[in-house]
Amino acid sequence: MKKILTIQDISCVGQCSLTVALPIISAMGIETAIIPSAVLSTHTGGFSGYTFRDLTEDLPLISNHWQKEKITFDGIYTGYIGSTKQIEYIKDIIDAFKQNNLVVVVDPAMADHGKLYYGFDDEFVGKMRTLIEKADYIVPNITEACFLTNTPYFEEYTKEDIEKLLIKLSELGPNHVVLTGISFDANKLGAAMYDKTTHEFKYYFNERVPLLFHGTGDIFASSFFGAIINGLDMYEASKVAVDFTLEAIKHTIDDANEHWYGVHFEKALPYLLEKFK
Ligand code: PXL
Repeated sequence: MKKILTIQDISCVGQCSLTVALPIISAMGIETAIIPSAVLSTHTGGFSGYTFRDLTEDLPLISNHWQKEKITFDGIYTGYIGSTKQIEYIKDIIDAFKQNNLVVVVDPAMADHGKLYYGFDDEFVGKMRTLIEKADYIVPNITEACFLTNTPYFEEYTKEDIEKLLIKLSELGPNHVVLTGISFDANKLGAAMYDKTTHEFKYYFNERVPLLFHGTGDIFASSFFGAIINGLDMYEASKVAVDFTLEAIKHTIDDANEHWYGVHFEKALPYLLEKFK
């Protein structure tokens, strides 16, 4: 039985971060330990007046206790991080639990549609680059990739633009880079991948639903990580993540106006249960 740690916030309402990572990774047959980076009443994408409890100073305390208890992990996956200072603590946690075969996946969850999420700034982006150095895999969207590589944001692109961006991202450290939300055809959406060890690019696409949903990046990253921990390679894991995210979106289309803050991933969990039973 594999055991992993995921570090990201609890948005109490909103179907993102830990409230999706925990059920998704568990459904893939993996024991899932968590560190909440912060507790918010809702996510920050479209609600106003949310509460925000920063748990930065709890991180080293939790980690120290686990080290005394000789707790180990097969993988660490980080998502939305509550403060710039927290990144140093997360790097210490990765070093403390580093062991042969520890897989580190960093989702630099900090931006979308050309803009940083509320509360993030250039200092955070700079620190995020230092966390990415420690990752085996990263799963940014194009906005995050542009911020990380100091590339002006673009919405229209060629294969060459995407491959240049993938190489620049891999130069920040990780051997494996997955760019999410890639589309060269109005009817298709998927992921672009680069393996620095073989210099190989790959792509996987499925149907594009022409609506925007919140929280799909976290659903992609959680199912991608679970698939990697289950032994799939980057291409197969990206395929699982694209297909599962699409399945979750399809369960939300009819309810998209009412249910604007997230997707009904719960209805798509049977896909993962079947695949990883
Ligand atoms: O889905 C990424 C995410 C996670 N956590 C919080 C967020 C967001 C995106 O807006 O606000 C708190």
